[in-house]
Amino acid sequence: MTIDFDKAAESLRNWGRWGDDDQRGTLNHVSPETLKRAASEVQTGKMFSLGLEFSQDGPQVPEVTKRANPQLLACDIDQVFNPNNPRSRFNDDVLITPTQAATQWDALSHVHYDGELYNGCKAAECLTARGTKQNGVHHLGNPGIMSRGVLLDIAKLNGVDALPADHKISPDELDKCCETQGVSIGQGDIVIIRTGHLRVFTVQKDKTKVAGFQAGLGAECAEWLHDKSAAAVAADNMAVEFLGMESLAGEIVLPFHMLAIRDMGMPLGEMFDLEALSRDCAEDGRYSFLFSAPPLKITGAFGSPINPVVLK
Ligand code: UVW
Repeated sequence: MTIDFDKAAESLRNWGRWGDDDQRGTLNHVSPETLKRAASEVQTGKMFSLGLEFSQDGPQVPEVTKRANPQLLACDIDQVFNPNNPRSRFNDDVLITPTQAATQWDALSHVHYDGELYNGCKAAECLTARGTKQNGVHHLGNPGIMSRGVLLDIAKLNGVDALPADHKISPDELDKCCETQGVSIGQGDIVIIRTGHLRVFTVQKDKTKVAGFQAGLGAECAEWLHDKSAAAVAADNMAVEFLGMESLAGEIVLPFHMLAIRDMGMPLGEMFDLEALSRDCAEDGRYSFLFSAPPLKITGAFGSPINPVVLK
């Protein structure tokens, strides 16, 4: 199934829905009621980190992904505060990293088309070499990103550790997964999709396979998320969306990114490590939980490193 991109964009566009100055998009779906419901999911006290380490041995292969891995430089080691009293010492460091080197949120300024970003911001006016004047990731950090999270384990639904690269997830498959797992998506929920793709890095330790064609959401899934009033979507792949020839050479490049980020104002979470969470959800049959992943408030940034946590 292919979509009529412009028709879909028009019907999903949330511009003005939360005010002309809004820079938080679908996170506005998270209400106090959503958060109380999210907190009520906590039953066993089991906690999971969904973040990769930000490491110089991270998943980036710069020749392919055009992003470097983080570089950590110690700038002060074993320094004294006071030479007359040298027992107490300190160590400081500097981190140089693409904001999207590992587990991350895409801010609402990360992608755009036809010269406009989410909520009609003009690319020519807001994008600068020192970041963006509008839709910077710091807006997503105020007050943060927390909600009820729901894992949709599409790899498990298909009985595989990882979906094949040509597997494009459809809205029907998302519905089937909800039904099989006995969960439903409510307003303000954060939907977390497991494809199994990141296992090439976390399990097989082969970072040459992290980039390239891979399973993910088809562009039609933007409408599904819109209809559910989801607050955000995340996945264990590079781009949340399906990456195949058609996503790069079709009507528009990266159609799901464009619909979700630019038209709906929905943050995308990428490279989430879902293996331990997937095992636990399969064991206890509970696929919903309290989810928290506040971005760093990096003023004007197009994305932010995160260490998402889940509490069940
Ligand atoms: C792009 O680089 C456009 O996408 P991603 O959000 O996957 O980093």
